[in-house]
Amino acid sequence: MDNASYKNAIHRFVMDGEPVSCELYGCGHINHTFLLTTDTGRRYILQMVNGSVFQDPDGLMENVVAITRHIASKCSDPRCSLRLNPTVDGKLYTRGDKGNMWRLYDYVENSICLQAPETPEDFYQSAIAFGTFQQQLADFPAETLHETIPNFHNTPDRYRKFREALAADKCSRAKDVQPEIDFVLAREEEAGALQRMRESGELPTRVTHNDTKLNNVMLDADTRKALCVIDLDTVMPGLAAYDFGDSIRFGAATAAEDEQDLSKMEMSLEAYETFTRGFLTACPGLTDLEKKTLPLGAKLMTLECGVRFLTDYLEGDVYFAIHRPGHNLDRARTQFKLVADMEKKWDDMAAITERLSRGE
Ligand code: ADP
Ligand code: GN1
Ligand code: MG
Repeated sequence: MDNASYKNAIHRFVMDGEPVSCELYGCGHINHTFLLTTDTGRRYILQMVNGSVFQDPDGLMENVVAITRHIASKCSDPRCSLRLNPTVDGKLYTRGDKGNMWRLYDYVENSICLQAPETPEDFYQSAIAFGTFQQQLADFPAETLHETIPNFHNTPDRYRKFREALAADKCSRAKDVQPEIDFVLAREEEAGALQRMRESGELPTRVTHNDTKLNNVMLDADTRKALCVIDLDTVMPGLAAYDFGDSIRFGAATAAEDEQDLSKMEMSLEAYETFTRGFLTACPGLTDLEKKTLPLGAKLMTLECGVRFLTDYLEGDVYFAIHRPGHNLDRARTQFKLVADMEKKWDDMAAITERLSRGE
């Protein structure tokens, strides 16, 4: 991205003081995030939201406003919910080029954001954050939310897109990834299990975050307790198992999402237990079936994410930002390694979930 685009965007927002620095920030795969500092010492998060991924900026920002207001009305610390700053003409965002849009949040001060838990307590706190988020939104009218990315966690639909990419094989890469393709196809039937339970109404639709990576949670820098959940672009109606599952996929993994040495990648049962305990504590209203499907959420969110990385690899890396050749393939491989490890540990995952669901 050229400098001109963020420089143009900065001056369209109301802020305290004059900007003195603006630097790329964070590790997101989709948007571009900048830490903006002004001469008064105020800090902001300036973001360019990817317009080819998020095609309805008005709907997306309406969701963000409604959700952040709802959460802010339920807590006293101003840092418990993201705060938007308007443009000079009173809008929530400003348009950039190529359909992208820019917005400005207050920086959540005196907070930390982690790429991996440093202690079990950090991961427990992220469970409290995401569980609390879901609990705070339990009385929010989910049907009023815009679906910012249709079929986001519809795993059978992700398989359909994978099959299309495979059939097209635009970059002639399929020949190099036959074991990964076989791994995906062997699990197609079970991959649809959550979607079937959602469609049959067995599982309730809730307001969910849908991108519950550890780096989408802020912890208080002093107390290291959960402060708030960020990255609200994918908040949509969904299943509790999606948020639980995606957190396990990322935070209970023993290596980074793009680790090349697969021998380092496992799902930690201790971390699984820690997160489950926090999530069930913060979100006590889950039905028995919702609790029972939490391990399935972990497995299917991980499988689905791997399918998405592999699809993007086959399509020539057009969706997720990559920083080296084969990056999406490396990411897909870690996810499949995690799925295989969860399959080995399945009985333990189910037993832990059952025991904690009984409150033991
Ligand atoms: P992406 O969609 O690209 O993941 P995020 O909204 O998650 O974008 O922002 C990327 C990173 O920027 C986060 O992981 C976090 O470290 C930091 N960040 C985002 N918003 C804030 C905020 N309001 N205050 C402090 N840090 C933030
Ligand atoms: C993307 O934007 P970011 O980096 O928080 C993706 C998630 C994936 C994740 C994998 C809108 O999240 O769905 O799980 O990468 N977000 C979108 O790391 O597709
Ligand atoms: Mg993020």
